[in-house]
Amino acid sequence: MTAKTTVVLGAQWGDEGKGKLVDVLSADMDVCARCAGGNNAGHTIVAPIGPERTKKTFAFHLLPSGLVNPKCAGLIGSGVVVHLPSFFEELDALQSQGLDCSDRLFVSDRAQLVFDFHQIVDGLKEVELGGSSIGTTKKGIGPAYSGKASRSGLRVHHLFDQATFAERFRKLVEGRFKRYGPFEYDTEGEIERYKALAERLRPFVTDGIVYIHQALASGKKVLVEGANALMLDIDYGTYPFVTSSSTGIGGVCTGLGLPPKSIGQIIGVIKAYTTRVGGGPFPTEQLNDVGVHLQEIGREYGTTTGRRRRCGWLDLVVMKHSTLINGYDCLNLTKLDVLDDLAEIQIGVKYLVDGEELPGFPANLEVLDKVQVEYFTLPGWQTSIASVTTYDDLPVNCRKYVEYIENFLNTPVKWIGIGPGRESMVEK
Ligand code: 2SA
Ligand code: GDP
Ligand code: MG
Repeated sequence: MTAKTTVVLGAQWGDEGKGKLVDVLSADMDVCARCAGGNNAGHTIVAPIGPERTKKTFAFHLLPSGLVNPKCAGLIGSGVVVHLPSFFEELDALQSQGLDCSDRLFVSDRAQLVFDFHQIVDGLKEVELGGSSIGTTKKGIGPAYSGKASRSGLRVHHLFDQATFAERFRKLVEGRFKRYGPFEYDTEGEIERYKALAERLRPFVTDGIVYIHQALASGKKVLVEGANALMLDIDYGTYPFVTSSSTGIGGVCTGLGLPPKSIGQIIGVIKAYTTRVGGGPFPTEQLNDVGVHLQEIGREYGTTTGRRRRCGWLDLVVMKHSTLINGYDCLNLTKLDVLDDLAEIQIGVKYLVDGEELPGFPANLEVLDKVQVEYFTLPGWQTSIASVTTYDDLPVNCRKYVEYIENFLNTPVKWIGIGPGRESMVEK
């Protein structure tokens, strides 16, 4: 019988702890697939590895996090943008940590390529934007997706037709020189480098559509790992302060060539507070001691760039928007332990403009700028929850916090994160 995929999606502005849930679920999965984004993503996993079960911290960027389970294969789908030097760097880094995944990793022949010139242009565009820069990861994501949309991009299969590849590559670089002025770039050297990279990539390349549909048809368990998050979605996020891919449920279908009926459980990952890295609006941001506390206790630093993440209270207006679009069947509430010491906890529940409640999350950033957030305040629990093993053992105020979220969103919380490790997860 044809199986359905399980999908894990970031529900806020990213870094909710998707990697950890993917790791936990992958213990029971045959395939973990990425459908969108590139090596801008950063998923941290703390897991035991090898016969000695030594606990190690793994940082995944482009490769699917499910690879941390030695029995799980990885697929990089057509909707992903792939920077080959980073792909091999990540593979080698995992290998040096004792995780060998070369024989169970596959890359769709339709995936778009990101080149170093895309990364250079990413930086130049940010400089051009000056004070209103996006705060990108400078991994070339925007320029690569722009090339895809303007139909001039190069895909994985182009690597294996050297003459076409070289001709199109030169045109692409020339186009960028025209737009940005000549920058230092060894075009011919890159073409040579990509001959070698193509050969190294060859064994990983597959028809991603055949791969995933065969897996599902033979009853294999497939987990789709979302990258970034709904509020960074190119259409539904805080445009233009977004990434350049479809980070929601739509991107799962387009990025893997899956029909909606093959989607099974959709799990939203939601942090117990909100963070955002990079520029752009953030209505519940706390530029005060609360923000500093969350940043320090939550160790909120970018996994890819090391940037400090901005921090604030949980925003249920954001979560409602995200729930409408992605249709979560259940939620994984993460990093609840980070709130342990707070005497009071606030939750954003309404956006008001001139005293009127907005019906949804506004498209227009000028409107968003005028929003006044109405908060609901709950008492904290002021005790450590790090060693709790069952839901009922959580302090009563902590359970009230969880249940308030469930009721507001009309969506059950199925897992609660109480620490970074694989074992620090309470099931509800
Ligand atoms: P880009 O590079 O074009 O995708 O940047 C556009 C915006 O998307 C944000 N973005 C992210 N936000 C949170 N986490 C991300 N991954 C890394 C992490 C980020 C890091 O796990 O920490 O290390 O800084 C990620 N990737 C992109 C980005 O900040 C821009 O606002
Ligand atoms: P992702 O991009 O959604 O996969 O999340 P990141 O890996 O970028 O950031 C989440 C960070 O929080 C990582 O450092 C995780 O190890 C850590 N983490 C995940 N879940 C929990 C949790 O429940 N509690 C604590 N304290 N840390 C967690
Ligand atoms: Mg991250």
